[in-house]
Order: sequence, then structure tokens, then C-alpha cells
Amino acid sequence: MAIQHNFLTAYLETRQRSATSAGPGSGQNEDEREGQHGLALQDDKAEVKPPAMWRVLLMNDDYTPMEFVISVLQMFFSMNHESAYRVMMHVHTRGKGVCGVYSKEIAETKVAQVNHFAVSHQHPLKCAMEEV
Ligand code: TYC
Repeated sequence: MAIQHNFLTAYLETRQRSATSAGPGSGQNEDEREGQHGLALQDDKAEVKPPAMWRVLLMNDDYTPMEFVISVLQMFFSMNHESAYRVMMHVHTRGKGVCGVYSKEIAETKVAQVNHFAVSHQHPLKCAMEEV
């Protein structure tokens, strides 16, 4: 009890000192005043970077039916038939094409889902990812 009382007295004295010598108008900001109470302060300059983004790609091949690729783009990349047809034709004529851009974890999931779906239907369609 005596120890607790001593701590409380010391704390109140510290508060009073900083209220008179370092209160508002003392030229010190709130953080500097908090520092005088011995509080742990969070580093307000901590850097928060936006997450790295990844392109999910479809690769062309000679065997996967065009309609299957269109279905993949609709099912896994939420495209309507018109967009899916356009992307499929881009891949067919140019060799590869972008299905979407996602965070790493989402891109990895899409790639795994598409490749599993293609294998399960015995098509050689390949999905891959690359950092933006
Ligand atoms: N080239 C395929 C064909 O002629 C169609 C196709 C398009 C396959 C896109 C894969 O990612 C692909 N049937």
C-alpha cells in the first residue's frame, strides 16, 4: 500500500510539473509532453507501403477449346461473355494475356484454381502470375 501510494504521489507530481511547465502554450506539442510522462510512444513515421500487386496471366496453347477459356474467364475472373471473348482472342493471337491484377495471395489462389480446373478437364491451359 505504501509503495502504491509513493508511485501515485510521484506520478501526480510529474503530471503537475508538466502541466505547469509544458502544458498548452508551452511551445511543446502533445507528443513531447507525453514523453515527459515516460509513456511509450508509437513511431508516427512508421512506413506503410501499399501491397505488391501481381498480374494473373493466361497462356495460349493449341488444344484448349476457345469456349472453355471463355468459361474460365467468366468463372474465375468475373468477366461477362464479351470481355471474356476479347481476352481469350487476345491470348489466342498474342500468346498470353492478363486476366486481372491482385495482391499476391489472391493471385496465387486464382492461378491454383484455374490450373486445377484445366487439369481436371484434361486441357493443357496454363495460368501464371508475374509481379506488376
Ligand atoms: N488456341 C486455342 C485454340 O485455338 C484457344 C486458346 C485461347 C487456348 C486462349 C488457350 O489461353 C488460351 N483452340
